[in-house]
Amino acid sequence: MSQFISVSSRLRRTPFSVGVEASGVKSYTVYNHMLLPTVFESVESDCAHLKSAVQVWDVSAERQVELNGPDAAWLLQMATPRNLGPMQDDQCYYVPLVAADGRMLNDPVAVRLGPNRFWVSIADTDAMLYFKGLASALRLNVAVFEPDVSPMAIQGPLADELASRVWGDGVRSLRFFRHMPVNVGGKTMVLARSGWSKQGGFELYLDGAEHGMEIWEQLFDLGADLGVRAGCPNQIERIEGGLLSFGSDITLYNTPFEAGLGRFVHDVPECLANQALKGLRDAARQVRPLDLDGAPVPPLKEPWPMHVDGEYAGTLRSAAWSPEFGTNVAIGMVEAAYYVPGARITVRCPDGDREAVVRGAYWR
Ligand code: THG
Repeated sequence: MSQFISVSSRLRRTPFSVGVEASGVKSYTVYNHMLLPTVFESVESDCAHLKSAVQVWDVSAERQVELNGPDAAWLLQMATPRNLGPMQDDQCYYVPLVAADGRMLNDPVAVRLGPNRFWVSIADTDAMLYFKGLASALRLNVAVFEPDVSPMAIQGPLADELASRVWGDGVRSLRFFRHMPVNVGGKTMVLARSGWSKQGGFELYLDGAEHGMEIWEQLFDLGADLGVRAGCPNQIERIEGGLLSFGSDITLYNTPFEAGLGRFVHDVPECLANQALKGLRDAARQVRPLDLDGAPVPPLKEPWPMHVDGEYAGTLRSAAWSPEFGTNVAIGMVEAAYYVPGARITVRCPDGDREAVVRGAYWR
């Protein structure tokens, strides 16, 4: 089942798909109705390489929702409790998107391109439909659409070296979650210091498909001596770093507090969830890192139930063997009685029960 994806024009390819295939992609997932590579060599060796060199990732599936017009900032603020007031024109914000009932819709990166223009770089739910619904029902003066923009990430300890060979030394001083204009094939595009790994690096928002393979090949030419490889978001590294995966670790049924995103919930009257969120602060469950005992875990195909002395304790949502830390690293949605560091929980894995310990922090 996990080896095959039927292709059709409904399942979108990306401007980099040709390069990804030439680099020997082993598996994909589907994300925002688009191909997202998940493995090149093996999850373990992809992880080791990501931590030691530099990788180029086709993350086009992080689709953009463009909000463009005088009401753009208002529309975005209606959908997130994070105060957008201080946001600068060169800034990116990680924002929970929350419906009026206080439940999460998505956890995108918002990119501010100007006072009246944002890209909302979404995780895997159809968030554009929510923005379109609000904009049309409230007759807002804003265009809501998916532009032809495809993110490509450059991640790893040698990311600065590689990016500076393409765009000059100016990229080295770009701060975390800030963006700057760069030239790609004669066109000005957005380069941000961000990416779904803790190894550092950049994301280029490729504007139009036209220059995609050209910049892809340039990165491989200029980075040959750095050992650059095609890569993709890595399940081990992102669990170690506590980067949440919407749909896996958190879902449409969770509040931002349950998702561990309470630090982004401010008292913002424009946010439609403002009142609802005030009553949801005491989370009945919360996302937690866990060390999971035993040999490398089998693939997690669905959440694994957790219990303590026969009592329900939550579900394990993501798990992988970490060669670096010599344990299975995991993320669970843990019931309040057990979400304290050091709590011992039994996890019902497909190959039998295993013990897990709630950690106080992620591994890096
Ligand atoms: N980059 C871009 N778009 C994206 C993602 C991305 N869309 C989908 C998905 N990833 C959205 N989810 C996340 C989750 C975590 C982060 C970014 C996007 C992230 N978090 C940092 C952390 O937790 O350390 C910083 C959060 C903060 O601002 O404090 O980077 O990766 N374009």
